[in-house]
Amino acid sequence: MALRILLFIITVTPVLLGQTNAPPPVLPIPSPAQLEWQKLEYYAFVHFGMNTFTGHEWGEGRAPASEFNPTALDARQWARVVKAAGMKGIIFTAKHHDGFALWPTATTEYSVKNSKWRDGKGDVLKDLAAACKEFGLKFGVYISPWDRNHPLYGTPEYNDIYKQQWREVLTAYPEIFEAWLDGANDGTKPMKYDFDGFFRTIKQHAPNAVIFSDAGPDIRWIGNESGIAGETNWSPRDNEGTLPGKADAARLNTGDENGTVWIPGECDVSIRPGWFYHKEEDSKLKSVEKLMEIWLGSVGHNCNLLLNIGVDRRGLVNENDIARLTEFKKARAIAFRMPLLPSRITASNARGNSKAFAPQNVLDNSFGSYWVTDDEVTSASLTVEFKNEVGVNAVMIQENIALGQRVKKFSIQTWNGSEFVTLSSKTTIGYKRIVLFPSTKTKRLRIMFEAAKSSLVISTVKIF
Ligand code: FUL
Repeated sequence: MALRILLFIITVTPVLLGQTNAPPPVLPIPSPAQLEWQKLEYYAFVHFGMNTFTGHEWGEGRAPASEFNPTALDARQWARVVKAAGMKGIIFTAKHHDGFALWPTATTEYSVKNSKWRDGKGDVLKDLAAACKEFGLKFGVYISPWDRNHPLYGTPEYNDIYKQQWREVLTAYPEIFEAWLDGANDGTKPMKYDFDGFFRTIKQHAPNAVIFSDAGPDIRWIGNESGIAGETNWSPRDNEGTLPGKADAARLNTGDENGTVWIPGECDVSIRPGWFYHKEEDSKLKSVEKLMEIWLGSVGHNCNLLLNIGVDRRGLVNENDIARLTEFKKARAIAFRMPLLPSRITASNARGNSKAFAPQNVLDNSFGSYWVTDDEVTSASLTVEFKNEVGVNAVMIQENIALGQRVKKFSIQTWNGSEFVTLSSKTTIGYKRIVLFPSTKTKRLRIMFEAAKSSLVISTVKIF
């Protein structure tokens, strides 16, 4: 009898009190490393190597090692510039397709050790790793599988050479945050890559790093080099059978709503027409307007932005690039620094009517606190009111992706005195969605979440 009463109390009490427990996750969810990675949002790509001196984009690996000779290489300058630009790290081309290694590797003679630079005693990775540490930046590397110089390329032995290159780099710098590799190739020399073996080697030496390629396993290419993720962009992905260099670009761009693995997107794009520095492109940098469009299409579309900048033949970030990065940072500060403060925020549903899941939580600047609806409520609205009429033209929304990506469809609406009218309708949110719309005067704005995979879990809402 006593047991029955106890069971009754256990099962009925939560129902009477409403749902006060945290919502169950919607799978797949990010690993801790993927979640930390997503919060970086914006970091630099630096393409620098033999191509910088020969003027190539895809060097053939024939230029003599002696041609690499920066006159004033200063990795601390790179780090200072990147930090001042508001970026969180640097991913560096430790080896590009030409096979020239920027550290004195034992795997090839084609490296800095046979260059004129610092009499062959220099090591760009070592300088850059130290500079990143000093400036509090994350450090990542790109080692190209395609190698147009290595004599063993094309044979199975090359797979071991390539793994050895990762082993060398990751043993020296185990704190690397992102290991970057691709499937680029001109198809002239067939090579069967051991991608699974590459990924295993990287994980073994840097278990906390995320691995990027068109096939993940941790971070996926967004399917273009223009810096724009899909209007709909799911971090879940169906990854079955994909390989670097062989994945479907259109699907990489949007992810898969019902994907079973969490592989968020990264937008890589260059501030210049090319990836390597070429003097003749000094006047062809992307405009601030273009960079803002990229920001909205990448960070604003649930993606991280990997923006490539020009390091010139001196071994310094070029002045033109510095100027543009600075203007771009200013433009973002003007557009997004000061969110408007609502006087009231209400929701059509809040989980168990509990304070822990109340709509106010979206305004507290903390990713870890959120507004949640009851389990069965997959459509609900959030309304903000202002004391006086304000001009608005953008809304930023974040889901707490630690519990999975959920929202499928939502609209931003304004009250016109008698009804709500829609300013913009969108699909997915994910880690971050920025919605821009024509400037509107309003005292009451509503976000109508129209469809989701499960209950809504919204971390942040900012109105600009
Ligand atoms: C591509 C390469 O072929 C380009 O040269 C560049 O490095 C870009 C970031 O990735 O796959």
